[in-house]
Amino acid sequence: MKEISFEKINGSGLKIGVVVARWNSAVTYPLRDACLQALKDAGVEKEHIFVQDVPGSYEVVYGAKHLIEQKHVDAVVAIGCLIKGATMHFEYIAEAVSQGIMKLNTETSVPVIFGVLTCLTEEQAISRSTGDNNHGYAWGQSAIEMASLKKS
Ligand code: DLZ
Repeated sequence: MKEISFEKINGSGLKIGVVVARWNSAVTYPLRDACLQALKDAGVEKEHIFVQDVPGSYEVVYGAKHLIEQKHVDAVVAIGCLIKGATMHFEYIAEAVSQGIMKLNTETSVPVIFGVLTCLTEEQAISRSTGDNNHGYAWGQSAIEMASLKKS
């Protein structure tokens, strides 16, 4: 299995935003919880964590921008889950969200972690959001690493 490895990360003093889509919340909420656990394990203070719910994945870009502008966070994790259906919605939203997150990374000084699962089936989404394969934990660690880089 491919995993990201992390050197020592220290989240103390860093402000981290977490924006979470409620669409497919059975998947996104466990991802959010694992992300929050990673922040806690790395020493990010409770009062430095800003969680913002939004309706769906399409809205995570605006939610991330809001946290950057209003809470002055050092990094954001944008969490959503797109599951391919019978229409073209999946393709349009996935494209818009990935471009939107990339734009925030290049046009603001704040790193935004791509925490949007794009799955072909519900089974894939559940597999990536549960147990040892819950990607949310590594996204939290990634946010700390990138926030530290921003401040370095
Ligand atoms: C409309 C829609 C569809 C069809 N599928 C998903 C999905 O799989 N995952 C997700 O997070 N959101 C979905 N949405 C909702 C859009 O992201 C968005 O919230 C609405 O189009 C309103 O802008």
